[in-house]
Amino acid sequence: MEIQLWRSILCPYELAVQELVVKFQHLIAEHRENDLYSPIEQVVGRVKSISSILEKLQRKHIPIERMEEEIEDIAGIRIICQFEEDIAAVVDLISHRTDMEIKSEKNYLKHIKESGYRSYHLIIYYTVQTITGPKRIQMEIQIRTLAMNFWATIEHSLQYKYKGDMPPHVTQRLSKAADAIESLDREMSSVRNEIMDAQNSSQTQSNLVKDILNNIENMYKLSNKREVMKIQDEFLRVFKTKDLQQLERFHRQLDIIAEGYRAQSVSGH
Ligand code: 0O2
Repeated sequence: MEIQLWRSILCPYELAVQELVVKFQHLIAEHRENDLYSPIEQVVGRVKSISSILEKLQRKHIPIERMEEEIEDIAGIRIICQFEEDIAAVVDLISHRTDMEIKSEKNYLKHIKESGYRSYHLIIYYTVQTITGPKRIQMEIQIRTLAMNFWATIEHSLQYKYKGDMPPHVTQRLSKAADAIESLDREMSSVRNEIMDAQNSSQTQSNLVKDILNNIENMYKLSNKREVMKIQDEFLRVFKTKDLQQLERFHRQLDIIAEGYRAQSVSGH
């Protein structure tokens, strides 16, 4: 197989990875803009390297012509969550989407791998538009917590280093570390509500501040500058109190004032 052919085979997979990363990143932004907790913390994607594809073909005795049918993770997306509970929420979210179809699932949270690996895997079908028309491809989505990702990243590097011949003392250490990661995830889950409350408040505050300053800026363009500067001073005073309820009240009042300014400017024209 020539380089040229590899390029054209992998091209739709590259497009699919880029599209899905954008789509999931947008979901994060949409949650945050609506003051909602996002079960997705980060998303990354990659197309498997040619050398990794060749290695998998050899290991599984797959003829190269069957590559696209048999190798399900040529394109891969990794979704990182904060808490273990978020993983089910992400799976649910994906299962309700109309732009991807779940082919199969592997639950390595329930059935932890011998290595200690934990993660939730989905194989999906996804269609990309190419110059020769639509192409339906398979993709792997790995969903795991930040802690699981930390462990898997380190273990993956060590697997690469020892090329499948990991010394027992390293395997033992990794197994102990996997237990520690599992208990860390449990600990974090037990304070999940508190952490989520704190994060939601911080997001709400940042959205309120953005809205308020946007309103102030618009009012400044429309009317009495000295009055608007007084409103800005008042905002800074309220902001200093670090009291979210006061900020919300100020936001509501400012909305009413801004509406009045807008009505005045319309009738003035
Ligand atoms: P890469 O570099 O991430 O692409 P397999 O036969 O195990 O290779 P299979 O049966 O097709 O793969 O699917 P499985 O078990 O769901 O594993 C697919 C991917 O999950 C792997 O891809 C890894 O990314 C990850 N994974 C599975 N098991 C482990 C593990 O024990 N440790 C770590 N760190 N990751 C794991 P690739 O192709 O191995 O590698």
